[in-house]
Amino acid sequence: MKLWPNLVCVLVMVIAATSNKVQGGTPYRVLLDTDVDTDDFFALLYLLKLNQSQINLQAITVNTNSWTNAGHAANQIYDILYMMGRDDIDVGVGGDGAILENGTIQSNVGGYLPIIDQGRGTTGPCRYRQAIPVGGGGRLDIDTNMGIRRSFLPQGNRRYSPLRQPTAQQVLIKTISKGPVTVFITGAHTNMGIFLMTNPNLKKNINHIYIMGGGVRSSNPTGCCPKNATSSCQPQQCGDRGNMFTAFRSNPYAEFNFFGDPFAAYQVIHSGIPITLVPLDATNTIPITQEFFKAFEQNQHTYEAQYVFKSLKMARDTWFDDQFFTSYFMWDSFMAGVATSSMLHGEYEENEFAEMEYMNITVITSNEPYGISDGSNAFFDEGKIPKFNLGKNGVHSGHVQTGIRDPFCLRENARGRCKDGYTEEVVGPDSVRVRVATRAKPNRDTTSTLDREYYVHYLDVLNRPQYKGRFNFTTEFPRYKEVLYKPDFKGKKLGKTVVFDMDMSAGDFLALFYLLKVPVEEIYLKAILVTGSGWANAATIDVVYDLLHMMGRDDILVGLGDLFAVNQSYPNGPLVGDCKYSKAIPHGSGGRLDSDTLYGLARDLPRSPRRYTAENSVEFGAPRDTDFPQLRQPLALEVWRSLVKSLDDGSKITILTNGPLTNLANILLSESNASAIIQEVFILGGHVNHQKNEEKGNAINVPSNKYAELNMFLDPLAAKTVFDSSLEVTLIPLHMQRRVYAFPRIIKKLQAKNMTPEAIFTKRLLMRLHRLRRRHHLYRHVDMFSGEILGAIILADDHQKHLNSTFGVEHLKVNAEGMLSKDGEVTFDTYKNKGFKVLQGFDYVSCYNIFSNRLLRQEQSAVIGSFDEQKRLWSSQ
Ligand SMILES: *[C@@H]1O[C@H](CO)[C@@H](O)[C@H](O)[C@H]1NC(C)=O
Ligand SMILES: *[C@@H]1O[C@H](CO)[C@@H](O)[C@H](O)[C@H]1NC(C)=O
Ligand SMILES: *[C@@H]1O[C@H](CO)[C@@H](O)[C@H](O)[C@H]1NC(C)=O
Ligand SMILES: *[C@@H]1O[C@H](CO)[C@@H](O)[C@H](O)[C@H]1NC(C)=O
Ligand SMILES: *[C@@H]1O[C@H](CO)[C@@H](O)[C@H](O)[C@H]1NC(C)=O
Ligand SMILES: *[C@@H]1O[C@H](CO)[C@@H](O)[C@H](O)[C@H]1NC(C)=O
Ligand SMILES: *[C@@H]1O[C@H](CO)[C@@H](O)[C@H](O)[C@H]1NC(C)=O
Ligand SMILES: *[C@@H]1O[C@H](CO)[C@@H](O)[C@H](O)[C@H]1NC(C)=O
Ligand SMILES: [Ca+2]
Ligand SMILES: [Ca+2]
Repeated sequence: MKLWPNLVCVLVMVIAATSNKVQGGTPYRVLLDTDVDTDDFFALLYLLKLNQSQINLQAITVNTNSWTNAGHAANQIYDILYMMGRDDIDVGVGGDGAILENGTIQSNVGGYLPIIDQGRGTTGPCRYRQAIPVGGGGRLDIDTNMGIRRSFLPQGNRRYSPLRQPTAQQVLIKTISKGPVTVFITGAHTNMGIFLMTNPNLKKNINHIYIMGGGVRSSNPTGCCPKNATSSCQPQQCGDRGNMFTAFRSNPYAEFNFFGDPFAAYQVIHSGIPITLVPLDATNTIPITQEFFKAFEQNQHTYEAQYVFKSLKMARDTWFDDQFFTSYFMWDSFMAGVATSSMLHGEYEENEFAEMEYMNITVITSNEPYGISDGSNAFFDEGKIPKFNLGKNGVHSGHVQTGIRDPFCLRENARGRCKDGYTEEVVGPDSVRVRVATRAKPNRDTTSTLDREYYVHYLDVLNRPQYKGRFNFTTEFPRYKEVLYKPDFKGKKLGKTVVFDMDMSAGDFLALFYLLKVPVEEIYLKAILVTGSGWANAATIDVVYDLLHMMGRDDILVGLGDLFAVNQSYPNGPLVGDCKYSKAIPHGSGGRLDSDTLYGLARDLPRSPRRYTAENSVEFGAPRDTDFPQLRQPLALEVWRSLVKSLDDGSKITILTNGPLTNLANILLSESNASAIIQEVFILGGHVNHQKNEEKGNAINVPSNKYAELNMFLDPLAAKTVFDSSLEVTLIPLHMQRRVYAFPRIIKKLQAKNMTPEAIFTKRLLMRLHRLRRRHHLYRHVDMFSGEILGAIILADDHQKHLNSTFGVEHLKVNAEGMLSKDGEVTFDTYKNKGFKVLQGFDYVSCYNIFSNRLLRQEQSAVIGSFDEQKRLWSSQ
């Protein structure tokens, strides 16, 4: 008996010695599954710089369930690969498959939702993702890389395109079935968890999985722990295992990546595949120190080094407190180094960068007591038998954290009790032996100011001349110039001042083109407000900037509104909140993925020098000024205020809303004088149901809600605020919009000898929507976006002379009581004094004519037609 351990050891060594070397000159094939956070592309660029005869990155799959949104994330990856000359690397994102109630996993599940919440389609709650801030410091900043991405990364030919994009599961299957692969995971584990559950036969091809995530024996050092606590900085997360700064009060144990999908992580860890974990235990020991930062600043000899440094600097400059250097760690980038060191030198050799140890762990997916049924656990609560045949009293059968303020998890005056996602050390049958990095190794050169070996190595690799980036955006084009196009209104009598409030759905861009084509003598569009509570994520604001640039209207102010519906963000931490209403919008095909990329066409627009940036200024409440505080993205309310200030005496503002009423409500709630300055409001939305049971609303994905229209449903409290105000409102209700749901008719009219660039673009978008709608059921609803042009047309049709429109006065109210089946429903209210003007009829044939004729006019046409035209301009002599 005594001999056994030694024997095993010797055997393992022998196997290791043969299998862990680069065999016969064949490089390791690597697949990276990433959530495309800042730190992820630090890791990605490092991997791309390694000797390709040793480590060859073959494929990237995007985790859509975490810090970035799929469309923005995929395009950032494509751009990085283009810069690095690696368009050969496959990129997989999304997919729309389902997990059925009986546990059947269909192919191509997109990973937008954690496995526990994945049903049919890509809509669902934000149980775990709620922990990730939506705006600044969260997904908005990460989607845009704080604004640096579009100023820096060149743009190649690859991009997300609907129904053409390879899905994550397709890329996983393709890459892994070709032969032995090493997998790196730097986000939530959804993609890999699903892959392993559906392709057990391919497991044998995965040599090893390296993971950044979890915390085993870690002790959180951030948030001014006692030795540095001052009156201005109260200790918060000190000593916690986990790092969820938005959720440690309910769950002090989890680390973000594992919390993103604990069940998927369980599947990965328990797969039987050899695992190396680089948890917080190790990454907490390798912060971005001032010394490292300084050394990096002086050492940027490649574009990739510049890109990483710029990102790091912006992260520092916008950090919410003064603890950046002790709170920002090398997470994924450290894992990349530890992993490749292991791969190249053998698992049983010393690792160059980290101390390693074997531990027996599991991933907690539910909380004791097990075997309960309290409505929190969708694996057990939905079908008659538990999904995936899970054991009735097993480790997956307890309470599953429902959100970051789950009352089950909160305890008064004590640490939260939920452990979902915790990589806990356990003994017994449900434990797995994994190799764990426990701390970063010190620099062998003890005289260096850089006190970790990996600091030096990382900078060295990133600055190597081998495999370096080909250009950045500005060096790609010898004649690159940033120009703002502003119209000359001298001598013109400008029409009524209009503000367009949109949620950046596809139809809103059609409406915007139209508004810009109406003669400025009739409509003077002065500002655009956007919300992130509707069809698109906030980072899509860049598409608005680009469209304005194309049309020569860089004078139009663009304000970013609240990213949550009224009262959906949490009072004491407004970075995070609930997704009660916004969860009705699909994440995948036909939903935010497509809005965010304008159905794959956004990248054909010329690039505006204006874009979202995280630049900020003390004047506006930031902790410190960044380098260019004047570039800061204005908020919707600020734009509103500056507009009001700029008005001539007596003049007023007309508003058109094409999305949820979030911005308008916030203006009414915070500006006591707002209604005095608003001439009238045109609201596209609301379902005014004259014959109940005849015509349904359009709150797709909320089957219990029959009569709401989405713009009202997505923010019922905002709608109520507006409906109860004294504003002059013209309502363009859903059943009127439905009369212009006809792509072919509009497409046919957009025909002329001399097509304007805006007509060409509009036509392409309409044709794409039309084709997608016919090809795939997930696009069946997209005709609603052609109805979105109606508000702009009615607004511009003064005196109803072209459309023969008729209106009635209705006394209406909107339901906002918090019940999903009723919220957003518009009903008659005979007690109300004030009525709305409601569109009752119009000539829809003229509507198509008016729309297309305006887009075809040569006046007020694009000043730069497309990105291709811009490239020609910047390249020509
Ligand atoms: C890259 O790796 C190969 C194979 O191990 C080796 O022959 C070659 O010298 C390496 N190149 C560099 C620049 O280190
Ligand atoms: C699960 O349900 C689907 C559709 O309802 C059915 O086609 C399939 O056979 C079921 N699978 C199992 C294992 O029961
Ligand atoms: C692109 O690279 C050049 C040369 O290194 C640099 O001067 C320039 O600032 C970079 N562009 C951006 C936007 O950082
Ligand atoms: C605590 O403060 C000291 C002195 O200001 C500083 O050197 C040290 O890095 C700080 N440590 C932490 C964990 O913030
Ligand atoms: C760790 O797990 C392995 C099996 O994976 C087991 O053989 C070993 O005894 C465990 N060690 C401890 C300390 O639980
Ligand atoms: C939002 O919630 C707060 C507190 O619950 C309440 O006072 C306020 O009236 C709500 N806002 C709206 C617009 O209903
Ligand atoms: C509000 O509007 C009224 C009338 O338009 C004006 O007299 C008053 O000064 C305004 N108040 C503020 C605070 O702007
Ligand atoms: C508008 O209505 C008037 C009278 O109802 C009719 O004569 C005219 O032809 C209509 N115009 C259009 C464009 O339908
Ligand atoms: Ca990551
Ligand atoms: Ca819209």
